[in-house]
Amino acid sequence: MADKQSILNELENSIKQLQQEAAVEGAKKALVAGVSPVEAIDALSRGIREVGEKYAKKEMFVVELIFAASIMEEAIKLLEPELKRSKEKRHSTANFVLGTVAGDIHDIGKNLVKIMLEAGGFEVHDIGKDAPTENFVSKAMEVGAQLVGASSLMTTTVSVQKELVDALRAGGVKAPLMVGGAAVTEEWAKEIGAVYSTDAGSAVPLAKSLLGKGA
Ligand code: B1M
Repeated sequence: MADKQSILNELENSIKQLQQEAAVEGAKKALVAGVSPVEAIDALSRGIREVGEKYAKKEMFVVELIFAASIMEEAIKLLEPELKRSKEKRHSTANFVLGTVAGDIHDIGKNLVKIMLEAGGFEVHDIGKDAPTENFVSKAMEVGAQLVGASSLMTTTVSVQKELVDALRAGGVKAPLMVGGAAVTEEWAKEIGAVYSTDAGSAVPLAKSLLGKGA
């Protein structure tokens, strides 16, 4: 059986080298070998970030970026059931409205956050990607959200999170706003009156610590 490190390398390289079959095989091997799905997804994430860097340096085309993302999504699909199983499923503790902000179609990270929150017992209302600000507000009002979460991957869309805080408060939604995604920083979150989450894993304990701390 292949060892853990070689499986993780295979997963990372499959994304960097745009090898769909290797990604699927790598994910299957990870499951058989009992590699943690979190570690497997971290390896895929390292691969996609490198693809992103190459794209930024014009060493890769946008079609390659799109292909890399679709390979990653396919591998995550295979790992998802194990990821859910590995977390203790609890009764729903709170309503969490989650989406990627308007103008931003990146949702791989947001979808991982959703999986982890659901596994952590939250009732997640996913309003999708490129989600208009008013949809966050109306969904939060409809379900009586205890928490709202917004992902943003681009410097050009991060400002929408500020609009979102303002719109939530204007609409009377007092739930804390959790923000995350590659373009977001702790400083930015503080500046807009939101709470920063670095990754999908830490989003769950953070969300729990925020319950009952509405504005
Ligand atoms: Co695009 N893209 N992309 N892209 N893409 C970036 C973000 C970019 C940095 C690449 C680069 O140039 N280096 C760059 C943005 C530059 C900027 O900031 N201005 C960029 C660009 C420019 C674009 C397009 C404009 C390209 C074009 O069309 N010319 C276009 C965007 C169009 C639009 O949105 N309007 C575009 C499109 C795409 C694809 C469709 C091809 C694909 C997305 C597919 C999808 O999401 N379904 C894609 C990808 C894959 C990337 C990179 C390479 C990888 C993103 C990713 O999936 N990472 C990205 C480069 C990068 O991020 N370094 C890039 C893996 C994922 C697991 O991590 O999303 O960070 P991440 O999520 C983490 C944490 O951040 C956190 O938890 C997750 C798991 O641990 N987290 C949260 C995320 N959200 C959270 C919310 C929380 C809590 C934690 O609470 C609510």
